[in-house]
Amino acid sequence: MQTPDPLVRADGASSAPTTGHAQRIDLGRHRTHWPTVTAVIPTLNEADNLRWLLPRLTAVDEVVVVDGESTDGTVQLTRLLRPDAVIIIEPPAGKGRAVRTGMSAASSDVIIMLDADGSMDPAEFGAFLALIGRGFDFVKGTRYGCGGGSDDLTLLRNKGNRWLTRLANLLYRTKWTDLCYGYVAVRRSAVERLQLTSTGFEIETEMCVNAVRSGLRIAEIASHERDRRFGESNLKTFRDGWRVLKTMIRLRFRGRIQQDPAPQALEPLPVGWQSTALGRAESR
Ligand SMILES: Nc1nc2c(ncn2[C@@H]2O[C@H](COP(=O)(O)OP(=O)(O)O)[C@@H](O)[C@H]2O)c(=O)[nH]1
Ligand SMILES: [Mg+2]
Repeated sequence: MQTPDPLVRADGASSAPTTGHAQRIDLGRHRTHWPTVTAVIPTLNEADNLRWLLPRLTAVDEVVVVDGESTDGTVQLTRLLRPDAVIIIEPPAGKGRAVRTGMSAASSDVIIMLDADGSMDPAEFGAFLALIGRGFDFVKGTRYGCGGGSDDLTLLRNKGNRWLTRLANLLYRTKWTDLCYGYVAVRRSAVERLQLTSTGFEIETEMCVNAVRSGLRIAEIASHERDRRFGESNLKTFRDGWRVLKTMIRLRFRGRIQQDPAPQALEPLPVGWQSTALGRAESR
């Protein structure tokens, strides 16, 4: 005969003593639906860096690598280290183009976009995902948050980014601390509403401002950017800074993006998934 559970009455209700924390949920009795995660990684001659990054992508369900016809064996190395990765090869038209391709190919509940150069640590995934689990649609990393930082930003890029962030905050009435950082998690169901068209490094700005324009729930989370492990950055400070500036001004004078479905209709992800990560959060 089965021994009756002392905490559950015959009618299913809990008979545990009701203290200040009455009616605790016994998570062991609930089936938890864990959301699936795709890492989207644009690559342009990043073989040496992928040797570091790919083995660290243990906590994702899918890896999508969008390669810009690298000549250093990036694709071959990816096949070797990550035989299950989805690999898309297209002409090197810019990071933005590659990210858009990768997002359309992703099939999980949540997409995390990160560079291939080893500057963004997959160990931080949990913090991003915790905020998605709390109901945010778009979670952006910030190198200026408490616990964040950068070993990679030059003085000029740092000043330029701060100035552009301040301007974006004025134009879009936000309180962001870091506009031009490409470590981002987004629900796949929200990607279409971002209406991304950028080809270059301004993709990060387009994502942020269109997340505001379409009423997504946005949060920032502290992140530490390391030095690119091998090779040179593809970003040109003045050329790409100018593209960021033009993007944020051009989009400011377009109306709101039609919300279909309304943001509230996006299902919050399950409770069992939350952790104790703290983020600067802003719900619009
Ligand atoms: N597929 C593809 N990836 C690119 C292209 N340009 C840059 N990337 C990738 O985009 C990511 C960010 O570029 P990176 O040079 O690290 O710029 P930074 O982080 O701003 O210094 C890296 O993983 C690059 O390999 C491109 O034209 N095509
Ligand atoms: Mg980089």
